Amino acid sequence: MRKLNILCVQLGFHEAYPDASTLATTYNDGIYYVASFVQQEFPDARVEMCQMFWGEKPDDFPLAAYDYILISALATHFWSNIEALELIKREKRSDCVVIMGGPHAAFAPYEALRYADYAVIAEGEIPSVQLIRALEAGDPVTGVDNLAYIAADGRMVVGQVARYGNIANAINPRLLARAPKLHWATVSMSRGCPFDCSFCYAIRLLGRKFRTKTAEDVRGELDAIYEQTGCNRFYVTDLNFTTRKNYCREIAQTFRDRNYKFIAMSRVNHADDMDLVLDLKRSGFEEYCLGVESEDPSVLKAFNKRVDPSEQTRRLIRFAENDIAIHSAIIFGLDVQDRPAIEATAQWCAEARIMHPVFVCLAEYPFQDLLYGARQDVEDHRIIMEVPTYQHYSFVGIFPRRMRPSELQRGILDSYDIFFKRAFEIEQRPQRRARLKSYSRSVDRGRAGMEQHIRFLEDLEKPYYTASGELKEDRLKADFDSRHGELRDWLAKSSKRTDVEFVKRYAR
Ligand code: B12
Ligand code: SF4
Repeated sequence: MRKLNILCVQLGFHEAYPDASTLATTYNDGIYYVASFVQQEFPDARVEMCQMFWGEKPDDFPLAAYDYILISALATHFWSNIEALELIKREKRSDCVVIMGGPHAAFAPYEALRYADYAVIAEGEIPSVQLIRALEAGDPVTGVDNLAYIAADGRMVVGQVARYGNIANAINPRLLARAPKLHWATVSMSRGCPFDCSFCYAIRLLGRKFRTKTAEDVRGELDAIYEQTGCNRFYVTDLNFTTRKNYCREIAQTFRDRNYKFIAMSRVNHADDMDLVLDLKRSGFEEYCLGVESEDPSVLKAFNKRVDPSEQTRRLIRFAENDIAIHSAIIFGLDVQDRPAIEATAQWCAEARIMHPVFVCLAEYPFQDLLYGARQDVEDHRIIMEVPTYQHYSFVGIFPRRMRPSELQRGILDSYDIFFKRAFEIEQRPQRRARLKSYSRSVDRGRAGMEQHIRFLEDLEKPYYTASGELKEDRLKADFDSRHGELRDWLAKSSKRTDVEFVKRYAR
């Protein structure tokens, strides 16, 4: 095989709408795993990384020199970087193949394919290698997993979905060689989550089967990243890190002698096994990002959260009492959540002693039911697409039924004030107050963007609401149909919703 020249690009955030949360990461791990695996499978290839999160730009690289360009993006990254995508399209060689993967390519392959020859709609390591091998050998791509592309007849083809077993894959530290000082190094120890929350897109990407790396492999990977970057704080991107207790014990044991700190994602029930929480804490697990979502039982039920709402507050307080800092996204935008409900939830976050609540808007992609037969609660016409704030949850991206989008955005902003006021009354320990202060500063950095978004929404929503703030749904739907009806008809030709095997696998 010829010696390949491959560029991997992580698209970044819009400067007016940065990710200002305390959890903002300095790189997303997905593309690094794909790049590392590609490098491992094609040892002669030259694999480079363009990380827009660090200010690198595609035009810093010799775009005409590459045989393959691999691009990773969330929705907000995609719509914030149309210029960069146009540039790549213009400057690359005509025989260079562009492959796009990550959440946006997975849920909106029809948009990714405007700039890419292929879109990968789930895990990407094995499909990337399969695809490059097929193309290099001149073979058909029909056998490649998780692939979407435009066929010769103009239709979009969505291929079979594959879920993989345990992955022995590690980030190649060389790809982090130009990293600035990182405040988190992002890594993955396991993939998949056995739950099935209604709004969750994560399980569609990584599946519901929980699979782990060996603790020994994880240690090797983290030590190498630490050696390369000097960063000893790790953001564990696993969907639900505490799914298997014995795995957590193993990880705790493995990192006992290291001076690493971790933040991991879990569910609130983790508080029920304080012995395990403290065992992990002794190895550096002092912070968790929990899918709390709400304190309101009707909201939790609507999301199929499968938690006991009456236990929620007590569990959260138990974390606080044991000096574990809790981050959580709190979701607004359901019909039952009026202004008083939003304010009550914001106040409750302080009472429950969540340290870093992130108030967000419910977000969904259009056409998920049509394309993949996937559950979709927000109808196509109520989703605000194709803007830099698309699926950037701090920014309202839907037309709620009983409240104007701009009012919901104002509710999100005001929630922070309500939360901080009460939290500073409750939290007396200096360490926790210092954390709250630094969190409030990071929220302040996002305020200008939210104010700007309120102005955008006020303009957008004008024709669609009655004086009392009810959505004129027929009008909205008619406008959506005239704008996107043709696209929907075209997508219907690629629909997988009646393919029982696909739907079953996609949900697993
Ligand atoms: C952990 C997580 C976070 C963490 C850390 C994120 C990080 N890595 O930096 C925190 C809490 C900080 C976070 C924040 C945000 N997140 Co987040 N997050 C996740 C979560 C749960 C896991 C991400 C992850 O790293 N998984 C592990 C890696 C290995 O998987 P992966 O990234 O999906 O990559 C695989 C495939 O997608 C594919 N792939 C990826 N890139 C490429 C490229 C090519 C070329 C190919 C072929 C394949 C490929 O192959 C990879 C390996 O198999 C995902 C859901 C998910 N993916 O399952 C949401 C998710 C990615 N987040 C989401 C969002 C919106 C955000 C925020 C923008 C939220 C906000 N502030 O509004 C921020 C953005 C922060 C950022 N740095 O990008 C959305 C994205 C929606 C969208 N389509 O745009 C997701 C999908 C959540 C959801 N709706 O279910 N997030
Ligand atoms: S627990 Fe988290 S990762 Fe698992 S299905 Fe629910 S939201 Fe998704």
